[in-house]
Amino acid sequence: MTKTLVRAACPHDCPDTCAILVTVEDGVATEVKGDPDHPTTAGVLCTKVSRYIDRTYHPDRLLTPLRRVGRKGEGKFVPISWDDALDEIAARLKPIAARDPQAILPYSYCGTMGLVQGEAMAMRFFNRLGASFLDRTVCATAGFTGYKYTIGGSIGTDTEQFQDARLILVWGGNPIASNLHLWTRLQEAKRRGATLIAIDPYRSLTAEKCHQHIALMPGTDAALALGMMHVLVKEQLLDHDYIERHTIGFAQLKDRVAEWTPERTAATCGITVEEVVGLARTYGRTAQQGEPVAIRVNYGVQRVRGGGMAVRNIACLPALVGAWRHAAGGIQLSTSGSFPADKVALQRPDLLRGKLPRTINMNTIGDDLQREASPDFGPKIEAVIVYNANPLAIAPDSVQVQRGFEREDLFTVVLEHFLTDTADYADIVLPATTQLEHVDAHLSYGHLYMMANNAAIAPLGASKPNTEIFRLLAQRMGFDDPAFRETDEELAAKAFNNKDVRAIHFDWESLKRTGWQKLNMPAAPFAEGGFPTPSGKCEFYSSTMLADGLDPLPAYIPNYESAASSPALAARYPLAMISPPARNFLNSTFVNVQSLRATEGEPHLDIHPEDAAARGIADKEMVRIFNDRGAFVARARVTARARAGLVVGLSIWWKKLASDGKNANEVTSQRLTDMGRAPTFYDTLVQVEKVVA
Ligand SMILES: Nc1nc2c(c(=O)[nH]1)N[C@H]1C(S)=C(S)[C@@H](COP(=O)(O)OP(=O)(O)OC[C@H]3O[C@@H](n4cnc5c(=O)[nH]c(N)nc54)[C@H](O)[C@@H]3O)O[C@H]1N2
Ligand SMILES: Nc1nc2c(c(=O)[nH]1)N[C@H]1C(S)=C(S)[C@@H](COP(=O)(O)OP(=O)(O)OC[C@H]3O[C@@H](n4cnc5c(=O)[nH]c(N)nc54)[C@H](O)[C@@H]3O)O[C@H]1N2
Ligand code: SF4
Ligand SMILES: [Mo]
Repeated sequence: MTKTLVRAACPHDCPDTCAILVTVEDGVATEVKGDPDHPTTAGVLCTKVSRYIDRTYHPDRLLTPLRRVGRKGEGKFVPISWDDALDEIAARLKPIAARDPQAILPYSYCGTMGLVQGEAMAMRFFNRLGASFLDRTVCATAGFTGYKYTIGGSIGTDTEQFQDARLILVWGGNPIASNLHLWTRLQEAKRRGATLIAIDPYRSLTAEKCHQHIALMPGTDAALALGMMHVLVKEQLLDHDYIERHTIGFAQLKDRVAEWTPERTAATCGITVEEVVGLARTYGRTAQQGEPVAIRVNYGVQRVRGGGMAVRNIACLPALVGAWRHAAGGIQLSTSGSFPADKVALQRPDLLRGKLPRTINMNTIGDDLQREASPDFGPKIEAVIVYNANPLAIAPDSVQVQRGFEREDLFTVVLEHFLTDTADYADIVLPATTQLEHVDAHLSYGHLYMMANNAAIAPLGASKPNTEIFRLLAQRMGFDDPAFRETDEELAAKAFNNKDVRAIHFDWESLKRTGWQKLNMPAAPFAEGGFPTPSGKCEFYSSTMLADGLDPLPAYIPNYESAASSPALAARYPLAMISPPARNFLNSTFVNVQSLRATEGEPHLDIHPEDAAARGIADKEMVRIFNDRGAFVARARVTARARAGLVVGLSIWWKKLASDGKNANEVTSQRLTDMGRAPTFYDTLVQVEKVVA
């Protein structure tokens, strides 16, 4: 028997990008373990990826190409050969491309975060084709944009420093579920005497373990940050020297926050005046004692109309109190901006040969699939190629998404591991390899290590890596550029740009052997200012925002859907609904792994006892959640974890594994955020009623 240990990296859309050791016995992967030597992984994988072997060898894995024989959505397919599948796809795409290649749309996100299996060969293919661009905005672009206006780029506090902070604000994130290895650091900080404060409408697994939990209403974080700044200014809890040297716009900021009294802030956020003042004082005073204060701001605050502004406002706080002076102080949204990923070398925009196709936003896929050709919109979408994504389950306003994908005249190809909700609508399904079966190079958005993934086993069945599928498609389409002959190893070797000083010389051959290598970032990136903004300072006032048609100062933009901004709607749909990640799923990935689904049980709706009583709903009863866009059912959990006025449906369920074939995205909307063209999943009003049997 041969037994080997292969160095791999977790491909999932999770900030932690763990280093994995795969045990392979006689060509079969038998165990995955966290690499004990990798500083952030520290030998631990989350429950989900500990089951990666189950997922890879799952009896439902797609092992051959399929052609649809039933109705769209019915999920009836017959196996076909690769040759037949590729011929059929080329035969369908060629006439569309001859008319206008923009009628072909790629739809992809982060099923794998790999720089190779993600967009490398895929974008080469779509660039050469001249297909529509996809605006990949389903997750992080609102906060990314708000943070960039203020700080200049996705650079922040190193995860490995958090244990030395004295005060940590966990703002709109639930690291126990979705950023486990940061939680390890936060627990260590707690042991060393730090105070942890969660700011979250929901009493999440994390919020209940923090010293304090401030349960504001969804979408009011921008106001809370303004109120905090009001108190910091009024009580002179400021680092004047840092403000003077490393920020611009303090005078204007001072005027702006003067309006945000603790009373107004508390009323806007649905919390008490004491909570507002207490939070600001704890933050400002801890900093003034010369102790590191850190903020982990996450995606929870961004999925509302003013999500970009919320992150912008929060990102102003560290500079005001001089928190950046400490390695363990400051703020972290994402570390991705620290990586010199070489997207130009990987994705080859030169293959566009001067074309500039139109862009389709992935959040409005529901409406856009149903749009006719027009001068504004361009050609009707005639073909969609889906990879690394499950839009039927994850895209907002699912009723419209389903209508779009149901179109008989739409040609749909899905590259997948499983027959997902989306694959059920495909004309052709192509079986893709998992992380154990292909090569990749990764950056991370939660730490500072470049990561390598070696293939541990041969592809199962007839499955192929995304890269290989796009190479074959390119061949069938007659694209003969050498760009389509590069191997995965050659692509991986181009993952990072060596001209950038932040990498300590990237060499794929050596990264493959070691598995990971830390970037060369300073421990306290902005201790001496040097922000990558146009002014080189932290921008309380942003001329770029003004030029982009936005308020140049921190502001509060209320939700589209709330009692204050849309009273008539709120009269019919009085409850705010959020649908954040469930611990045992990763977006909609892993929902079909039986052991993990068993732990989550079934779709639930957490509802406050007062809101439940007002509707005659008892614990464990089935309820219907609805608004003008749609409806779904879930089992009620009557609990004060959901604050009054809020309901919470942990997500993202496969629709076909729910009793009614629906999930939370039936009620979410396609409206976009203030900046970054991002989704507003948590800006949703609903009504809830008992299901009468
Ligand atoms: N287990 C697991 N891990 C994941 C994922 C997963 O699906 N499952 N998804 C991955 C992905 S794609 C992402 S983007 C990240 C997400 O990472 P996080 O942003 O950390 O997501 P959550 O863990 O849901 O934490 C969001 C928290 O924000 C709260 N929240 C909702 N609305 C608001 C609001 O308006 N204001 C504030 N302050 N809080 C609010 C929610 O109640 C929730 O507790 O996690 C990644 N990791
Ligand atoms: N209601 C609600 N909706 C949400 C969110 C929410 O909080 N609430 N969160 C949003 C967020 S933050 C995000 S990031 C999106 C996530 O949306 P998606 O990125 O679509 O994530 P998944 O649902 O996990 O789907 C990824 C799919 O890629 C497949 N896949 C994985 N690896 C490979 C591969 O190598 N090749 C191929 N071909 N396929 C592969 C997996 O099998 C899986 O089906 O969802 C968004 N939707
Ligand atoms: S999902 Fe996140 S925590 Fe789990 S193994 Fe992957 S990177 Fe690590
Ligand atoms: Mo995400």
